[in-house]
Amino acid sequence: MRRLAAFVVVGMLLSALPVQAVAERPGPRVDVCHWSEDDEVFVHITVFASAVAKHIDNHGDVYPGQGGLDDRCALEESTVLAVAYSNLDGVDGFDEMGSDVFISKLVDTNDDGVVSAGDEILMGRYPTGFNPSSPADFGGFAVPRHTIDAVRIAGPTYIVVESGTAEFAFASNANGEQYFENGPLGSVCGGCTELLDIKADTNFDRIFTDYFGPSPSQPDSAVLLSRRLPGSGTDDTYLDVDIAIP
Ligand SMILES: [Ca+2]
Ligand SMILES: [Ca+2]
Ligand SMILES: [Ca+2]
Ligand SMILES: [Ca+2]
Repeated sequence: MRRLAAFVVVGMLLSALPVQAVAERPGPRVDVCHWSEDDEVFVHITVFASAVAKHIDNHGDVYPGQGGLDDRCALEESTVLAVAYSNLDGVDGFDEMGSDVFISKLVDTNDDGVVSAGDEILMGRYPTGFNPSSPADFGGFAVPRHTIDAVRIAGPTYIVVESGTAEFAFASNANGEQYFENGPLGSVCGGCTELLDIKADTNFDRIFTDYFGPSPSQPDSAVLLSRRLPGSGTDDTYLDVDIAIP
């Protein structure tokens, strides 16, 4: 009789368990834009809320609507405030849909019409020589984007901005064109990548990547090229820089 009573109690406990199990589901799922290394695009996925921090820290994921992405993780069409590119189509100006290759562009992510904190620098590819003509003549950057958190100079011929411990510059005037990135802040060239196209005969054309150390966007092909006069006296096509600030 005592044993039967024990059975009854255990049976009551078991019948109570399923209700508890249902109440302990792992929680809600959250939308994130996952950075796909293989395809080099952001992909819309959902993950458990408890896993979001890990995705952001380990994979560079962001929330939809942030980082220049729309609600479905597609790149928003932000105004380009400055662009460095290889002008391969023979026509002045950057044509994203044509054969021109963008190296780096500063986009007005926060849509206020000026260079400001919250805007972004998007990285493309870079020429590994002075006469690029095909995709094989370009290297890639491992870091696809930087969010600007301080603006030092923003004029019609020269822009200098900071992102974390890195600095970035776009320059274009009658003497030449330049894209430059460097880190850490305050160093002349702690680890820098520079593309410089001199138009006047006063200096060298040059392409340096990871000079003196790893530079912020982590270029994947080492380049250390410098070209003497008179090559530096012409406006070459491996680097053009357009700045769209009045
Ligand atoms: Ca062009
Ligand atoms: Ca802006
Ligand atoms: Ca030149
Ligand atoms: Ca040029």
